[in-house]
Amino acid sequence: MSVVTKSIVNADAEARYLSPGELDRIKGFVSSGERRIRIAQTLTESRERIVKQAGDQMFQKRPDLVSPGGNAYGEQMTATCLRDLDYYLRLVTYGVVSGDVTPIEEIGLVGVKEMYNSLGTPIPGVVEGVRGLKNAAASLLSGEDASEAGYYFDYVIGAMQ
Ligand SMILES: CCC1=C(C)/C(=C/C2=NC(=C\c3[nH]c(/C=C4\NC(=O)[C@H](C)[C@H]4CC)c(C)c3CCC(=O)O)/C(CCC(=O)O)=C2C)NC1=O
Repeated sequence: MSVVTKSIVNADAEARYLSPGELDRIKGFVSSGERRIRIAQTLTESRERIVKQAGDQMFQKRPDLVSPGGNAYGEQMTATCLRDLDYYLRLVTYGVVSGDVTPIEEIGLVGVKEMYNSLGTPIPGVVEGVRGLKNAAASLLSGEDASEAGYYFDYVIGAMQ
């Protein structure tokens, strides 16, 4: 939920107007809008490149993942692994646009550890991949934008650990 929706839900639950503090937070959200859209546009336009770079970095650090017996071994499994990275990049753009981690949490993190454990997918490998996404994204963004996006990548990484 964005700060706008959240504030309205809270205020209406008490049948009151938005408080000065809530209006202030909404003001911050609105005034950072252009920046957040710009970040999401860059990540969206460069998604293939970002996923490719992240994958290269991950497989370089963890060659075992694509070796025989590795969870991402074989063309199809490697493609599924890169697809997962693409999913996380997409979810990060949702977070950036809404200024909130809830969409990332609800779509991509609830039950994810259990799922990966049941698939035999090593979670530290996924974390490595998300770190790769963060690095690749940062190389395309200005310092301030990179740290804004970095917050959402870090959220995913933190939730996996
Ligand atoms: C948008 C929310 C969302 C997420 C996050 C998601 C993840 C997801 N990843 C899956 C599989 C998988 N995920 C991986 C990923 C990897 N293996 C590795 O060694 C690497 C560390 C890693 C890549 C970074 C692999 C290889 C599979 C296939 C596993 C299998 O079929 O045994 C599956 C099982 C079903 C399928 O194959 O599609 C799901 C549901 N699906 C979703 O809808």
